Amino acid sequence: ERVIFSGIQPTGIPHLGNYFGALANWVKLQRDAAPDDELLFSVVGWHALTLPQDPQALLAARTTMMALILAVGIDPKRSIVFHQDEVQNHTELAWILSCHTPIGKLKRMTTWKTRLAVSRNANDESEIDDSLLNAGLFTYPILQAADVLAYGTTHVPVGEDQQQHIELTRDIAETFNRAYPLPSPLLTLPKLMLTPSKRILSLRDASVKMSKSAIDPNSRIVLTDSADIIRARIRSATTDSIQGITYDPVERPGTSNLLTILAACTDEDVSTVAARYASKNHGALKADVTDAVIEAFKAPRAEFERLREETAYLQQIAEEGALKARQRSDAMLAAVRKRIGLS
Ligand code: AQP
Repeated sequence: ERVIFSGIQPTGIPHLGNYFGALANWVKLQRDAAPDDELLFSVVGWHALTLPQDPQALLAARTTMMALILAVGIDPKRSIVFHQDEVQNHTELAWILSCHTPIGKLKRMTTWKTRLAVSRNANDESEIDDSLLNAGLFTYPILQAADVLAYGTTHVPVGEDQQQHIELTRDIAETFNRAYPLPSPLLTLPKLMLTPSKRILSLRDASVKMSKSAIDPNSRIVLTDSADIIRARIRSATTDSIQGITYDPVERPGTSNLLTILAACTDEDVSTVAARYASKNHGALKADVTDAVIEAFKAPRAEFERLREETAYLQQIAEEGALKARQRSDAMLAAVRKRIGLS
């Protein structure tokens, strides 16, 4: 029996990367799961707070994300779908685990090192502007570990960028188990389940990944975009002036990104797709990517348009999901508390 847990931040409408890297993959996992596999999918509101958020926008984004998770095909009767911020067990476990995590381990997280690098004074490397470096940004990998460990999760489906965080989660669980070994290790060490599709890059600058919070909306295509917007965004996607189409992520990142998107839409290997376009031009590739993305987003978009009006239903699903998640994690928290000498 597997316990599969994954989450997504309510920081905007999911884009092609979130869709193929997370949501569509969750739907496949749900479809292929054995009857006794348990699946939990969470909108991780507390994670979103690590960056400044407008309260009204965050509130709306939480509901939108819930609706989109359902719209892509996650079935709340089969999977537990819930708002992380409605289940206090996550923050309680995060605090307990943070008291068992040396800060050196957090300092080695690439996400933290990247933030730190951005905040370094260009003239004096030893000076850091920490006004945007809140403590949550430093400790959120522990919250992520708590999200996973609270359910005895065995498998975490995520993209490559999350690999280090899953390793940290295992490390934290091991440390805890070593500190409180009796009568038997309590926390389950989860396995990383690497998403099969490749990382999708920005349409304007293929040196960075496509991101919900990037300032330029032309850099991404999101699940609610109309066919016209999709067409325009792909038409203006940065490529190169080399003749023919080849998959070469180093020399031709923009062109390769379009091949990656097409392969994700058609569920093929990127090399198979690339071979079909070897003697074609960028115009033909862009036209086909456009059609494929419009087709891939058509059903989820229509379902989202329907669901977004169903506020009472969405509320009910969120409440039921939170209740199930609470029930599911209460036993673990009680056991953890007992182990460490609290209540
Ligand atoms: N560009 C991407 N290509 C493939 N997968 C991606 N993911 C994110 N970007 C890409 C995967 O989406 C899942 C959920 O991500 P998240 O919402 O928790 O946060 P993120 O990874 O930080 O995604 P964004 O879009 O860049 O959000 P912001 O801008 O808010 O930080 C993860 O499984 C991730 O691998």
